[in-house]
Amino acid sequence: MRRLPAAVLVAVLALAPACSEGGGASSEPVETNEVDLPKSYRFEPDAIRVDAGTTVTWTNKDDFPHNVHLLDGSDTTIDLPLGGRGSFTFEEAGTIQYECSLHPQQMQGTVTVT
Ligand SMILES: [Cu+2]
Repeated sequence: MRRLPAAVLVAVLALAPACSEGGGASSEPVETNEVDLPKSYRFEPDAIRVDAGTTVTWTNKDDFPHNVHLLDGSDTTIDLPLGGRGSFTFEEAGTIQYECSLHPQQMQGTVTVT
């Protein structure tokens, strides 16, 4: 009987991503202003939605330095050393793509500002 709770937990975890992705294309934006960089080479969540005027904070929890390079023409780069945090305030509505300029192939994200 001791194994039952673990089995239930696994079932819940397995169902959660299937429910939230609904179709399997790119993920729906998550309503948050906090983005983590867990191991390895990821933005989590990689797509967020915020209201105009919101400050978004990225926290590097990976074992490598990264950055947030906004692809909005401003050439803004927010450095995220090991354990570092960086913030940016999105004043205008729009969809802003960003990448880690050190690892642009693996690390891309989107901020939808409404
Ligand atoms: Cu990186």
